[in-house]
Amino acid sequence: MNVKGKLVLSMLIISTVIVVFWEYINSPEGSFLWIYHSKSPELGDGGSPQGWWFPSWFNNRTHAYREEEEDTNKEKEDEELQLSDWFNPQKRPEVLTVTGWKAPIVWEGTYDRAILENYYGRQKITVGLTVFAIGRYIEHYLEEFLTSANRHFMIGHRVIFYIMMDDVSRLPLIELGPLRSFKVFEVKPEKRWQDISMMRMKTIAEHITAHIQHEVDFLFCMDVDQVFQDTFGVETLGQSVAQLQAWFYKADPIDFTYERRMESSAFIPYGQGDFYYHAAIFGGTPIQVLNITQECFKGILQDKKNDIEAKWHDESHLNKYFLLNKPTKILSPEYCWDYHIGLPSDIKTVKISWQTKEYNLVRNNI
Ligand code: 5GW
Ligand code: MN
Repeated sequence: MNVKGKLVLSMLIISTVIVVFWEYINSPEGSFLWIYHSKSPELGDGGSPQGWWFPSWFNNRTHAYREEEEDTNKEKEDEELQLSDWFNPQKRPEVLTVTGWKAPIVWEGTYDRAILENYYGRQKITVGLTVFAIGRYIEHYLEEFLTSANRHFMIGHRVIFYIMMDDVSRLPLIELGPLRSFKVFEVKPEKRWQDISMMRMKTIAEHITAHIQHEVDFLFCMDVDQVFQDTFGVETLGQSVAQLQAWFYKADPIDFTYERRMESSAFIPYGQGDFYYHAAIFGGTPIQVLNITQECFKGILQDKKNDIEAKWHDESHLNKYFLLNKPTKILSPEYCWDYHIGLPSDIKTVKISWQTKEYNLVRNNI
């Protein structure tokens, strides 16, 4: 090839790189299917998830871009929304709507979604949602979870679904609505089911550190064995968000199924504890969720060292965490309802419902 030919060729290559790069930074994150292989280490391994080909400077670039965007949004941040602008606890006098530490308990009727939509719409937020489907939970629950989340989770806002599976080839084919995208990660299945559940804390923390913190403004972490029934909207967003467990929302704290053995790091003595929180839904800002998941995982590791396992696994540790670090927002059981309880008048609209537990079908390991 002559000199001119080489010059044209290299110009072509350079411009292609620029175009691809420009497309990337202007597209909503994860419009393509990117599969990452986590090293998914055993308990105690400090490895972190790594993409195959996604160089770290790529991440840094998007971050820098987001920061520029944030600067121009400074004005919007100044007009911080006050709780009283959107929340009226008196609208539901028959239920508890404010905690002892003055955090809102969001029940249907207490919030003004239009005001919140206006506020978050101007902020152009992105909300993440992590979900794990390992083994038979893939064919039993994942498709319905994702299809319903696509329809009801944060409609009108950018959403990234983070789907963690042991076999990514079994990802159900789902057409996502506008502003929705997803990323799939392969995780190693734990042998014991208790570990499948608990190890989510470690994996979530690793992914927040590696990339999620640069990609979303708020993050929820959910069980897969549930189905969205109605709008799960911006009224649920907060710094750290906990979910009331449907069976215990009216129970006496003495009856909460906290870990009661002193030897466990999840120990909560009788007489203490505010609520019984459900580990099937928790969330907040990425930094808060990072702290939640890291602290819970530390507790889980310490218990392993002491040869003890908390009564309800990761949920016991989550309850201990929220006892020591009060959530800034609590979701009523309307956000995660079990129809096996029936439908008392407290429950106005069910936003997510539990799937029937088919333990004999899905729990093939001990
Ligand atoms: C399997 C057997 C017993 C317990 C959990 C599992 C299991 C859980 C599994 O085989 N695969 C799997 O993906 N999980 C993930 O952990 C799902 O996201 C599931 O929603 C979450 C928690 O487990 P659950 O939903 O069975 O626990 P509970 O507290 O809702 O009964
Ligand atoms: Mn569950």
